[in-house]
Amino acid sequence: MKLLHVGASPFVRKVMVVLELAGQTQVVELIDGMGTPLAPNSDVTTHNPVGKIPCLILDDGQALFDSRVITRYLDSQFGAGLYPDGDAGWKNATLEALCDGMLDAGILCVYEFRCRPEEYRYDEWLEGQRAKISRGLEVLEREWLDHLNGPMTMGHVSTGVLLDYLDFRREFAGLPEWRGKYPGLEKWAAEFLQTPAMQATQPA
Ligand SMILES: N[C@@H](CCC(=O)N[C@@H](CS)C(=O)NCC(=O)O)C(=O)O
Repeated sequence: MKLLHVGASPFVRKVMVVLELAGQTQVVELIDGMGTPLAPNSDVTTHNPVGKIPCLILDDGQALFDSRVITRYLDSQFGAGLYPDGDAGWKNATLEALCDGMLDAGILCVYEFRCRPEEYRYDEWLEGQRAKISRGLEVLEREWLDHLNGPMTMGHVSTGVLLDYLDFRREFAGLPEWRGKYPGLEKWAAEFLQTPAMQATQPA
């Protein structure tokens, strides 16, 4: 299998963490998938018309995207056990969607600085994206700590990837600070971000 990949992408990182947890990093060949809406990567658009990574190309040539599809596929292939059934499964899927939505907002802020000429930058729109992240952090602290302190799911991976991404891009894109503001989340993250799968997939 081939994975269209960029080391700084949090959505790619979700996939890499699942591979690490399953002990299966060797099954994918990493291919550079760097691109932006202004400069799409042709290897990526060949397989995913919307031009986004991660995109997993199976051995028969079939392309799988987006990150949630790929992580579910890998989980089912390798029995990683990150997608529980029943009520816990719906909670897990919702937590993953929440963190992905917050990451989308973070990436739009990064693109605003990276892709849009300074004279067109729209501060109110940037603040709107940052507010999505801040509201999400409040909800993670208020409503999700029981889940996060329970058995490991994909939602845990997404939350860890999100928090690290906020640290990674805070300075560049003015992303909201979570350290020192959400004690439950910070306590959970202090342990989770040190786990081997998270350490092995640091954004770069
Ligand atoms: N919902 C998608 C989001 C993926 C995404 O936004 N990827 C970014 C890199 S982090 C990308 O490929 N951007 C290129 C573009 O938007 O043209 C997923 O979960 O895979």
